[in-house]
Amino acid sequence: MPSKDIYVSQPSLPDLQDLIPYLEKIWDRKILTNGGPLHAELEERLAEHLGVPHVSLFSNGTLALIVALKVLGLSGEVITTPYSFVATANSILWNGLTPVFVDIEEEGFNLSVEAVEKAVTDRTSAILPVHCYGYPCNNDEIIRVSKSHNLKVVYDAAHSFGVDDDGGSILRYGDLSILSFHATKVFNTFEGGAIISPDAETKKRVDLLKNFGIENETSVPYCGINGKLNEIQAAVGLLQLDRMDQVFSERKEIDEFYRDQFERVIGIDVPPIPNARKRNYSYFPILVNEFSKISRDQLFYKLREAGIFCRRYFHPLITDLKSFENHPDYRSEKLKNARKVSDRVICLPLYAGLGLADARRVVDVTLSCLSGSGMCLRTF
Ligand code: T4K
Repeated sequence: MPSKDIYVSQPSLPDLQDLIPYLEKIWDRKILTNGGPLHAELEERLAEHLGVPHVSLFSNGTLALIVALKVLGLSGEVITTPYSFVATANSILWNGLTPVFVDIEEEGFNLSVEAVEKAVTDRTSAILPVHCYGYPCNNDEIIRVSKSHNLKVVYDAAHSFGVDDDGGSILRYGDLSILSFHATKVFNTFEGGAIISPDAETKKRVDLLKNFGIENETSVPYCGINGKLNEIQAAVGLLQLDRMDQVFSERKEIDEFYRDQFERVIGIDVPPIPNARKRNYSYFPILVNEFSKISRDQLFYKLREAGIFCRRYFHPLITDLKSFENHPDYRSEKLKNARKVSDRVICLPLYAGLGLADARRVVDVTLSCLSGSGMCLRTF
């Protein structure tokens, strides 16, 4: 019997039966959206679960990012990373602002603070860092630089649901953080997202902007947008929250298995464990190094042939995408660290429900691709 296909991610879903009572309530009440009771309950429970002051739900992470930048009234340039999903930079452009791309750290996936500081000009109004794969940025340093140049900081924390450092949730840093609840994320509401605000006043402004800017029936003081999450998605979110311990523990098991299996393999580097008190095991990136007998792309396509559908998150770099062809950083060779990682990375399948048997198949196929007929284990 041929083996089943394995994808880079699969949404974890609550028991369908558990959704029925929520659907009955929604059908009875006929409140489907515009900040219904389940929406309010999910905002409250998420704030408690994540240990953050205020949550505003959104219909997706991209709109959350667009509104987060908008609410801060930014102008000019925003410094960001080329090593991310395209939504990060698009959100800057959708605000009529100019993204300025700087390199990532030599080791790791996140913005180099040194490069950020060098890129600050009198047109810079904000920094938009990404906690890539849920690896916390060098947050203390980012905040130091932002304060010394009077810049706002909006974190793209799309990958960082449930990640804590020693001081608590990493969503507490900066002026605002955003989350994505897309189907492929650790916590999903099919589509969805959120802005984390530090105080009630900021949340109020965020909530106005996500609802067209409407204050009341006759007053619309701001030019807002429709970024609302509906009641069915909120119900899914409430059910997902009850399962997060299980989700994290299943992801952890796969993460540890991969780490153990790949630790001594010649040809690939496994990134170090994130510097976090609580991790979320959201992605498992490996880097194909110069000792590999095959290239990253050869490995990627060989895995595909075997029915293992990995992703090259994040290749190409945002600055290499056609939609950025008029940007001064288009195909920039200056973004050396980002390019090196982007040319080497493959994210392996990692999700709750993958199971050790399928993870074992991912490992076996990867090792056989790397080794050909030869040995691929390090002897030290
Ligand atoms: N900032 C960052 C740093 C981000 O990574 C993202 C999104 C955002 C902002 C924006 O947040 P959202 O607006 O999306 O909330 C995926 C996701 O669409 C995207 O959310 C995510 N980042 C990005 C990294 O990955 P694709 O094009 O790789 O997804 P797709 O549809 O190919 O799915 C990957 C695999 O997942 C499939 O091979 C099968 C499986 N899958 C997918 C879906 C949608 C399922 O099994 N079921 C599903 O419903 O972009």
